[in-house]
Amino acid sequence: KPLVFSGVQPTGNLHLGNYLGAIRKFVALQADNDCIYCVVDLHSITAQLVHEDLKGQIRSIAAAFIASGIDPEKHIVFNQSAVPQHAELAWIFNCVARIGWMNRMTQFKDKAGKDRENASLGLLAYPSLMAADILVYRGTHVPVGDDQKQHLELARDIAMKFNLDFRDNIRATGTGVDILVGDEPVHAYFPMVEPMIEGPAPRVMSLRDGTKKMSKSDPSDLSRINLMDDAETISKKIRKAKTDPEALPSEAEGLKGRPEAENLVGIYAALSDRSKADVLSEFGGQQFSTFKPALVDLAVTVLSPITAEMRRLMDDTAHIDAILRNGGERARARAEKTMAEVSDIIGFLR
Ligand code: AQP
Repeated sequence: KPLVFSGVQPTGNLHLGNYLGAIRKFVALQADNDCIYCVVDLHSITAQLVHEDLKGQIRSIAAAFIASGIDPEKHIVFNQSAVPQHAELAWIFNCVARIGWMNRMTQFKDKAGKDRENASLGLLAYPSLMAADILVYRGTHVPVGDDQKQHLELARDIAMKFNLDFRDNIRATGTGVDILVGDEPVHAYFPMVEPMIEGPAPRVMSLRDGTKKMSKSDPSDLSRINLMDDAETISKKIRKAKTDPEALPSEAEGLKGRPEAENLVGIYAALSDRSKADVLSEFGGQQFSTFKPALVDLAVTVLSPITAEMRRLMDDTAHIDAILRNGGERARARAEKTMAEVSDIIGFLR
């Protein structure tokens, strides 16, 4: 049975990239799947250890999940540090994964910068904890933005190595299932996770530079739309967004080599659940002076009810905390079962 897992770090204001790359997909996947959505607070201390108001940040991500339409009763919403089995499985995965695998991660290289020796060990091991987040629930499907693709490939490598290294013990404990990896039959304990990256805006780009990812750490606030921005701010940012002087093409092919145009059309498509081709069938041949106001209207229509509901939820911290506590208890019960089986597979005495 598919199990959807994904997480968002409590590291500052959520932006449109986080919403379209992740949270909007989380909402859509609820109808047909068992879903676990996590505020990954253990991840948030990898790049920067000390955070002002970390509790408030954690609550604001939970509020964004719920305000966007995630149902914390039918599914599970919780914060990672409430379930110690994430860190426990991550330790085991640190012993499965190879240092060379971690050194190749582009996010590590970007975030560590030039002074790599001085990055935290946690930042290097980030993908190992991410693999544990998913696999402690034996999660199968992971909706994320395109920037997380490499980490999910690594999660598959970790699962595969664990399955192969412990194949005899997995059989002996009767905890595995036969799966196909490509054409290869494997007796596996951990499933091969499937990234869910597709859609018209898998990587939302900066509004100031169509070749850079929209990100929280960009010093220019004009580069991103924050989920807490009001209608006037959204309008100003889209009006000021960088574009080229050409009219929009009538087919998606025509967006090649026009990163800013492609980004804005992708955002419009994702916000309206349409394809880029479909959006261009309406706006092809029109200038940005016509398209941008339509994008402002759409963005404000979609985002402002979410912003209002987030504000309302964040005023009632006891309610958010109760949701997270309840989600944490339900998640922990599942994670404990996995860790007991993993301990038996490895051969720990318990
Ligand atoms: N620009 C983006 N386009 C599409 N998806 C994105 N995501 C992030 N940025 C974009 C997706 O959002 C989810 C949560 O991400 P995270 O909590 O790991 O945050 P992040 O990637 O660290 O966010 P930023 O803004 O990119 O932070 P900095 O500035 O620190 O690099 C993930 O599914 C991610 O793919």
